[in-house]
Amino acid sequence: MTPPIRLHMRLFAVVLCAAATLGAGAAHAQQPTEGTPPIPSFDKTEAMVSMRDGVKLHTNIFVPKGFAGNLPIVMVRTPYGIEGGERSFAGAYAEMARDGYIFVFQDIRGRFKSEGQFVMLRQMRQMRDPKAIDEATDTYDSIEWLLKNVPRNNGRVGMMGVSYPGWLTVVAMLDPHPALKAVSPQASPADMFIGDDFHHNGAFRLSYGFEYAVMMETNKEQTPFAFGDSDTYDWYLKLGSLAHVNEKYLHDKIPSWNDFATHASYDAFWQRQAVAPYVTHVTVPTLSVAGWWDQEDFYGPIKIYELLEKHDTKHLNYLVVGPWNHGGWSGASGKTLGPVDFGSATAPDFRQNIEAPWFAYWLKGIGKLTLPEATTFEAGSNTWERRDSWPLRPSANATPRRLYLQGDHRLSFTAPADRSANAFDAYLSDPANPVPYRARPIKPTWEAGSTWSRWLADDQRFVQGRPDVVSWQTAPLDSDIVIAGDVTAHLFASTTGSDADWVVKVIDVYPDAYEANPKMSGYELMVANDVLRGRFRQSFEKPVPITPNHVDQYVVDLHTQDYKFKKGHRIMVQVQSSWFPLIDRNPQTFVPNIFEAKDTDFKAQTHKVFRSRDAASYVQVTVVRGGK
Ligand code: PG9
Repeated sequence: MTPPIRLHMRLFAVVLCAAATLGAGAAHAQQPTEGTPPIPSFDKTEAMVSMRDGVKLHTNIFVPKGFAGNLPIVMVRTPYGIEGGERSFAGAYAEMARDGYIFVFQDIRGRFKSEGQFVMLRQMRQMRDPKAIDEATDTYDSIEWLLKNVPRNNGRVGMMGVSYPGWLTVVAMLDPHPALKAVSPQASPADMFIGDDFHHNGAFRLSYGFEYAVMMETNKEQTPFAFGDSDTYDWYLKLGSLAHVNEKYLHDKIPSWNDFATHASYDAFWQRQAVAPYVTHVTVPTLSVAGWWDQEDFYGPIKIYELLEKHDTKHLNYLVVGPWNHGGWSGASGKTLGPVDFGSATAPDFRQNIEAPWFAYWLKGIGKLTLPEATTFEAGSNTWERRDSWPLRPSANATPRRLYLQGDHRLSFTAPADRSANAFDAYLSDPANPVPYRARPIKPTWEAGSTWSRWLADDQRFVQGRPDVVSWQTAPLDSDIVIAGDVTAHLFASTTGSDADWVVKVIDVYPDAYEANPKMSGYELMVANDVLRGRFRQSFEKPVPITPNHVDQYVVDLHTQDYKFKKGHRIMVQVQSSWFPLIDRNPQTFVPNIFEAKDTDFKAQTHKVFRSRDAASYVQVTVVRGGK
């Protein structure tokens, strides 16, 4: 069976293979399974819609058959190609298709059959310039056209999309057409320097950044880079300094790569591309959706929700976070991620019980809105929780607590008492032998058989025994501990070099003999993680060298989680200084721009993580149950 096309990157490989080209006419409808209403058939029309500057955008319109009266429009705009989008009526959009909507799919400017020039995450226009265009004006002009030209529309439009299409939804919502009445940005990036696809806390996401830019900017369609090497770890390592990318392969032809290489700190380019400066009010009801194990854009949806929440005087802003990878809620089940089992089909559950009723309420005026402020899936307990804020505000029922690194690789809620200068753990971090981020061979991101989409749930035992990965863990828990809210690492650390990356992971270690599911015995599941590039410890705008052998405090935002560590499991904290080729190698010698480093700048250095009374490294979690 061919999986449905999702109009986002998660199933890009499928999009490549599907090559479905449908002409005008009736789209095929799937037969209903017993007990559920049928998915309707649709009349399809293809149009080239003119924008204010004359550029025409390729648009497919699907009007469902068999519904009386006028219907709302649901619009999805995408850079990934709209042909075959109707397959989603039997998949990601099945629940909404049954409810009766006119679906509109559009290729954005410069992609596939649309005219004009593609610009990666096109910056928002200068409002003073009446001729300027951006993705918001393209959406506005498209909606204006749809309202006049699509039969039987009820004058109300909704927008949704996962990832890039989610970001397009955010941009449209910030400067909306008056007919735009509800939006659901799902896994939308918010800031490509601080936390989404291209960088995390200033550390460049090498494999994703390189492979995505090449794929999107070689031509109007998708052209993955031809590695010719089955293990990209080797390919990226042989590459050496990132300066060789243009010299040997891209020859300055990929604009996004040139942007990565020339904007090596949080300068005006990244700041203008981020959504934060533009989120000054809530314009329309908004349902942000995120996955706890999203390998691409987890920072974004939570940030967008948080930014909107500051202005949400009318209670129009909602958040859902489930046990999903990138876009996992549009898949068939959402019951498992790799070998991790969440107990029920969370994806159709979300679509049927949250997404579809939410849109029906705002676009059709049907039903009551019973959705809480935030709905979070508490993995471990495997239950959906209704939250009246996210993250939870500190209170008697949500207590910030510190898990301290201790001697003998122990982790505990008690602060270390050790006053000695030797209270640290040290390791040699060697850029010539970086720690892989997932088990090798590491296939290209979108190659068939690549495990990119689920690597965040991989068993971390594959790095066990490496001397440059240091772990601290609790004893087996004598009762459950549930965390819900912010997770932040505070490392006191030093390096013999003048720059260093600090990767911190919080891991649920399953019991050695796990009777409930023996295959999971000893499994090490990451529940929170991230990296901080040391040069940015004081400011993302102005990187500064680290003083060699000086103990500094590094605060690494590990985002939020809602997770139950069960009785008998252990909590582990792991620290390492490379995560390759997810993150480019830090030369560990400060150079102004790592993209211009010489191969000889990359040097092995000794790193120390302190756990003394006066330099007590810890991870702060928000405990809602247990942990006494
Ligand atoms: N994570 C992808 C992306 C979004 C926005 C910009 C660049 C990449 C995606 O899945 O669309």
